[in-house]
Amino acid sequence: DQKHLTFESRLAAAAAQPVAHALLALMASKKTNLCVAADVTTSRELLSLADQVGPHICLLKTHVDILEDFTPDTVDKLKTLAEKHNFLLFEDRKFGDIGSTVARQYGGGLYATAEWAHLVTAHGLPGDGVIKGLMSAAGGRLRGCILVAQMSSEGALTSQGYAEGCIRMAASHRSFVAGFVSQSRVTSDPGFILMTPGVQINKTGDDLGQQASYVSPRAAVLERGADVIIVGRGVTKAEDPAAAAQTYKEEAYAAYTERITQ
Ligand code: 6AU
Repeated sequence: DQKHLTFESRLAAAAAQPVAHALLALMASKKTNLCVAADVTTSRELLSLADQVGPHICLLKTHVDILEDFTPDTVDKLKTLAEKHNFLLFEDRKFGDIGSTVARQYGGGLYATAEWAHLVTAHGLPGDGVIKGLMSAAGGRLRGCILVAQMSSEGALTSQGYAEGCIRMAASHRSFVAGFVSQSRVTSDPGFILMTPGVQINKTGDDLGQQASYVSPRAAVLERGADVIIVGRGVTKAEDPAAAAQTYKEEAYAAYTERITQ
């Protein structure tokens, strides 16, 4: 069962997916399973946040379409920061269309996401054409996708059957699917990385349907099976984002350490 395995011991199971493999190795060596959701509106804020939280994260998750001033220069600087602090870039685009459309959205357009994002999110809703479309646009680059198997928002339509469908879809595209966004341990397959959003210390929901109560990093890792916790406003709205990121990192990694020794 993946639950008790160390990140290092899952490397072989993830060998088919280069980004999952690199991420597991990075989490083990940097001792962090924190992904910060950098949901800010200007490039200046994004780059400043990335530089501050960089030492504490394994992944920086972006929504580049929230930026009011996106240019390719933002991405170049983000890449430099990712190398400086050793984290991977994760664009939360939630692709959800037919393969030929997502191939064009991913490979081209203003954001040219395939150029720079190691990982992107996708919905399983359209069927595996969405994965094939992404793969076709990734070309020879080392890229992967994370399927959104369950959502954290109230009234989400991601039923158990839906989540299971996502797992099956992933299992037949191991070279590209690196894991899942989930709210529970949707799979015990050690090759897939489970990422859980809706995490905050000392906070209950928001007014727009983020679940009635956020869970703590500890509960995300120990009760929901998260390998990686995704934290947005808990870090971005903190007075000192670097200090907040460090706190989240330490709590999440301690919970992981506790889990593997259970
Ligand atoms: O910590 P928050 O609530 O400020 O931010 C949570 C982040 C946001 C959401 O777009 C994202 O996590 N998210 C996702 C992802 C990662 O795919 C799925 C989901 O079910 N809920 C959720 O909040 O950037």
